[in-house]
Amino acid sequence: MSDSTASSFVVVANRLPVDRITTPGSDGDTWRRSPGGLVTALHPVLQAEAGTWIGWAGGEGPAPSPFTLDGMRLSPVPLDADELRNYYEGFSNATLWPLYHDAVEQPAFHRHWWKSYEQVNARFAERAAAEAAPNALVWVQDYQLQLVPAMLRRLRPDLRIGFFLHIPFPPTELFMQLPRRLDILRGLLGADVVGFQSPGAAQNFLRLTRQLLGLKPRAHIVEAEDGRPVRAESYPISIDTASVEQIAASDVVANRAKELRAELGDPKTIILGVDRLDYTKGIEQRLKAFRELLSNGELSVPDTVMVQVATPSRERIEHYRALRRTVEREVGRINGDFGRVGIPAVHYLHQSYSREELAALYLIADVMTVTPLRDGMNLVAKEYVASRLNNDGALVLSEFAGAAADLKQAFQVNPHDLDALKSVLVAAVRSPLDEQRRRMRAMRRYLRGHDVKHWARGFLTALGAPETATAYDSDN
Ligand code: GDG
Repeated sequence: MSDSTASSFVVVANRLPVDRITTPGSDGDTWRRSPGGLVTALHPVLQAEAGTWIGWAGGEGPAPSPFTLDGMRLSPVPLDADELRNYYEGFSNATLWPLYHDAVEQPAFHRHWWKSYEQVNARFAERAAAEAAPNALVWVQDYQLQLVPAMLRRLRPDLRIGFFLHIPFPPTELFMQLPRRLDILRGLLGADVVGFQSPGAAQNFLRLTRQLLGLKPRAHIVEAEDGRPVRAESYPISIDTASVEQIAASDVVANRAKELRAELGDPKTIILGVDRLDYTKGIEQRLKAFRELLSNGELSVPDTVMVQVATPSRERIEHYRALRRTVEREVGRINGDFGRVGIPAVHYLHQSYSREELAALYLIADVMTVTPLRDGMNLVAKEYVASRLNNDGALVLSEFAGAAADLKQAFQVNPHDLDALKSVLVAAVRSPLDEQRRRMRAMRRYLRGHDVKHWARGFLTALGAPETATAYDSDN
């Protein structure tokens, strides 16, 4: 890569924030920006700094050449079929993902997965080294790339390197199970700032540097083995609150919400869940609570119905297939026992939807259930709150989602405690309007002040790049 394209701000993430659009009959593919929160947050800086985003563009084998979209330079990294199996589905999603989420499913480990993880991390690091201008700022994202900070520092000691973990960082007893745990820890310590979703996660990390490496963390800073100070702190991520509000306020969404409510038979209470079909999200626990409430008569069909959107996810991994079987069996059982002709108790949707369709669902949900067993943050909870333009509705939220620290006025619950889950669900369903409004108003106010740009600005300022963070000044 020549110096003429070198960037002073580089984002490194497993995925590029784009979807490929193939038009039959036309030569060559085109790209469209995908709607994620991360790209919304980073777009202003990428644009202002003529920044580069490095990541996988989807697909197996050779990657397309770097290209520009919406003022961002995108630099695709190739992954072949074996790497997708071993680095991505293997070490990232069948070792790290379950281990970092309290081992709610048994983490698997294979040495060839690790080898592939190392190789792919090295590829991302080399690409970042080639794309970054002298003294540039590089921001590495998430658990798939934990070795990149140290690898990149070896190649380019002049850079400022940040790392942000989107998922939880486990307590020491769990992390200790990880083969190659030292490599991961040293990988992260290559950064100048390591960001987490919660203060507890940052504490877990700092404690490990003492336990495993004999370092001496003080407050938020630990001196790494090479003598550099590394800051480890929490920067809770958020949503683009204004844009979520704007979509919820649009006529298209309001009309669709009316239609949906009618299609559901205009029930008194709609309970909604929106999750990737993932075993960390507590979908089974939620369904079980709903079944028992129908069974004991505290809730009944057709007054109350549940809508569960379960977006397809990681479908080649066995734990995910097993979860799908379990969830679908439970939905079938509930509908068999409590549904009526034309009125199922649970409307189960194993599909992906547009942002507008999701917004319409948020608008019709009298009660939103977000009950993960463990979750880094959970943006769905925040999107629901931001969409409630009338300040009504009730959010049932797991204590084990990072979002619980931000959305204090939610109906919070321990989803492992089925009886507690049942009584909180009933309390939410029966909550008086004035109580709903008091809670929702406070949470909406919080999200206006703490949106995803606030998150990015906070992290970049800690990374010692206040001038970069000024990219947000004009649009907030
Ligand atoms: C990881 C961490 C952390 C879902 N279905 C559809 C759809 N979505 C969107 C939601 C939301 C996002 O996907 C899901 O974000 P979550 O935060 O809920 O969960 P993860 O995917 O597990 O994300 C998590 C997050 O990273 C950010 O740091 O909060 O803890 O696990 O925005 O709206 N979007 C569309 N169609 C769907 O069908 N368009």
